[in-house]
Amino acid sequence: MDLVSARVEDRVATIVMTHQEKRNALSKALIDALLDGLELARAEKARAVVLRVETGSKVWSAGHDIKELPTSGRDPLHYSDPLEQLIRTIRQLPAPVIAMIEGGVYGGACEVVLSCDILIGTHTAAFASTPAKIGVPYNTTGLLNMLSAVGPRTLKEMLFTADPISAERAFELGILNHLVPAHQLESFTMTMAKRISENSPLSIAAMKEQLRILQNASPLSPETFERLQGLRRSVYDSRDYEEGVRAFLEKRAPRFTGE
Ligand code: YXS
Repeated sequence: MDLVSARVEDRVATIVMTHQEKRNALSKALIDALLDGLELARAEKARAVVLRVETGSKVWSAGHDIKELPTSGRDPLHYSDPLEQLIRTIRQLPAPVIAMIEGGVYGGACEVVLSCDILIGTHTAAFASTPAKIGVPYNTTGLLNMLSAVGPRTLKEMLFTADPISAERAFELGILNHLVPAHQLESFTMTMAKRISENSPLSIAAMKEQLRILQNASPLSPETFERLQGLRRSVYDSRDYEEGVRAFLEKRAPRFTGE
C-alpha cells in the first residue's frame, strides 16, 4: 500500500499523504515515505514543495502513530524519533515547504505543519495539539518551534485544553497564511508555489536557513537543559503516560491520576 505519492513538475515538488485508512498517522513507515519524497525534491532541485493530502480528506494527519509510542521509561519524542527527523528535514530543506491543509491536524502533526514555511488552509482545517490528552511530555525543541509560530498564550491554550482550534481562528492568529475556499485550495497553493519557483533559489535557501538559525538562537545552559529533561522524564516515567496510551488503544477516555 502506498502511503505517500511524490512528484516534481516544473521545479515544484508535490508530496501527498494517502494513508487515509489510518488517518495519515505518522508511523515510521509513513514518515520514511515522506522523507523519500523530500529527498526526491532535494535531488531534483525543486524550488518549492507542497505537502498535502488527497482532496476531500477529513483528517490531514492524526499525529504520531500512538501504537509506535514507546512504553513508559523511554522518551517518546527523543532526538532520533522519526517524527523529529521529519521536522528537522522540513526545516533544513533549502526549498520552502508549503503545507496545504484540509481536515484535522492532530498532535505531532501540528508541529509538522508549523515547521513548514507557509500554511494555506481551507475551512475544514483544524489544529489540535494533544500531548496532554495522551500524557506525553512534549519535547523542548518542539515547544520552541511551536512557540515561535503561535505565541505563548495561544500555545498554552492549545496544549492545556488539547481542543482543536478552527481554521478561522488559526487564520486570525496568523497560524494560517491564507484561508481559502475548498475549491480554490489547490489552485491557490500551486500558484504560490510557482511564484516561489520563479524567484532566486539561492537567495530563498539562504534566507530560510538564516531564519532557522536565528529562531534557534536561544542559548540554554547545560544545567537548564538538564532541568528541562528532568521535567520531561518525570512525565514519561509516570503511570499517567502509560494510561494515556492504553486508553487510546482501548478506545476509551483516559483516567489520569497525576501519578
Ligand atoms: O481501529 P483501526 O485499526 O481501524 O484504526 C483506526 C485508528 O486506530 C487509527 N488511528 C491511529 N493509529 C495510530 N495513531 C494515531 N494517532 C491514530 N489515529 C487514528 O486510524 C483508524 C481510523 O481511526 P478512527 O476510527 O478513530 O477515525 P475517525 O475518523 O473516527 O477519527 C479520526 C481522529 C483523528 C479524530 C481519531 O482517529 C483520533 O482522535 N486519533 C488520535 C488523534 C491524536 O490524539 N493524536 C495524537 C497522537 S500522539 C502525538 O502526536 C504526539 C506524541 S503528542 O501527543 O505529544 O502530540
